[in-house]
Amino acid sequence: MVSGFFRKGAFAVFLFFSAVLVLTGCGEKKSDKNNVSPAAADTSKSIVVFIPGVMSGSPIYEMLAAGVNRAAAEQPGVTAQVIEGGFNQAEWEPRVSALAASGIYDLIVSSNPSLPAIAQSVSAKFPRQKFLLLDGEIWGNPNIYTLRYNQWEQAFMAGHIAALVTMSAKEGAGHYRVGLVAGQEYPAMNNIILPGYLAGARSVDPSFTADFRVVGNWFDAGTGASLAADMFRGGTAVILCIAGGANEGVVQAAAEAGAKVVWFDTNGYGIRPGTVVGSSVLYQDKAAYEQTKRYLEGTLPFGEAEVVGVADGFVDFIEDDPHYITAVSPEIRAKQAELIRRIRSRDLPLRE
Ligand code: RBF
Repeated sequence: MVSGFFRKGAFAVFLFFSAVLVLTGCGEKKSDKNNVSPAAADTSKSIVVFIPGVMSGSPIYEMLAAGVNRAAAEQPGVTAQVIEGGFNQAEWEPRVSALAASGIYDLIVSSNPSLPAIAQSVSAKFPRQKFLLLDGEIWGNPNIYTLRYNQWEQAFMAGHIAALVTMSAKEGAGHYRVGLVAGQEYPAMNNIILPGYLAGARSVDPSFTADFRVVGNWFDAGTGASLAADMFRGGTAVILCIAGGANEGVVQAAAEAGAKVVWFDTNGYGIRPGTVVGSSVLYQDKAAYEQTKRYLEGTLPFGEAEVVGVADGFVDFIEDDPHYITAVSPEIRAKQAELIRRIRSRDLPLRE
C-alpha cells in the first residue's frame, strides 16, 4: 500500500517536473526532443554554426552565418549561435566533437570540403547529432546532409574571363598563362577548381597553361602579395585569388603592377575598381538559408549529398556591376556573356 502510494506519488512528481521541463524548454535537449512529436519538436531548436577559420576576409563563411541566422530569425523559438574555429585545422575536430558532446545543439552547420570527414568521425561517437554541411560532400550517413557547388562551372567562368583579359593585355605572346593563388591545396582545388579554371582559359585559346601558387594558409596577405608580384614579374597578367584574407595582398600587388584579378565566391569588383575584372560567385547565403529552413521544416534529407550549379541559381558570374562594365571592354563582355548564357541554359556540357 505504502509503497504503491509512494510509487504513484513519485510518478506524479515525475510527471509534474517533466511537464515543467517540456513547457520551459529546459532539461537535456536531445532526449526531450527525441521523445516529443515532430510538430512540438520544431518549436524550439538550437543551431550552432561552426566556422572552420574566421569570418573576416572569407565571405564564404560570412554568407554561411548570414543565411543560417536569417532562417533562425524567421522562426520563433529557434536560436543560432556562430562559433569561429580559428586557423589551426588540427583543432577543428576536437572543437566540433565538444559541440556535439555538449548535447546543446540540435544541428551543427558548417562549410568546408574538410568538414564531412570530421563530421563522420564525430558522428560515430555522437550518433544523435545532426550536421548540415555546405561546400563539401559525403553520402550515406543518416545524420549528415551535404550540399556542394558545381565549382567546375564557377572556375570555368573565371578561367574564361581571365583568358580573354590576358589575351588583350599580352596580344601576340604566342602562348598564354593564367594565374591562380590558393590558400592551400585540397582535393576540390586540385581536382575541380584548378582544372576547371584551366579548361575555361583553354576554351578561349588551347595554348593556355596555369601559373598555380599556394600561400600555405588563409590569412597571410604579405605572402599573397609577394607570390602575386612574382607571378606578374614572370608575365602572368591575371590572377584568380582563392586565399581568404591573403586575397587582399594579391589585389594590392595587382594594383601596383597594373595587372588584374578575378574574384571568387562573392562580387569583388568594388574591392579595387578597375583591377578586379571578374567575379565568379556562389550564393552560399541563399543555400544556407534554404537548407536551414528545410531542416526546421523537417524535410532536410539527411544521408544525401546534393550538387548545385549555375542552372540551379547557386553559382553565377556577375555581369551587371558598373565596375565590371567600366573595367572590361564591350567585346570581352560580349564573349563572356555568351559563355554564361550557354552555361545557364545547360547548352554547354560541363562536368560537376
Ligand atoms: N576559403 C576561404 O575563403 N577562407 C578560408 O579560411 C578557407 N579555409 C579552408 C580550409 C580548408 C581545410 C579547405 C579545404 C578549404 C578552405 N577554404 C577557405 C576554401 C573554401 O572551402 C572554398 O573552396 C573556396 O572558398 C572557393 O569556393
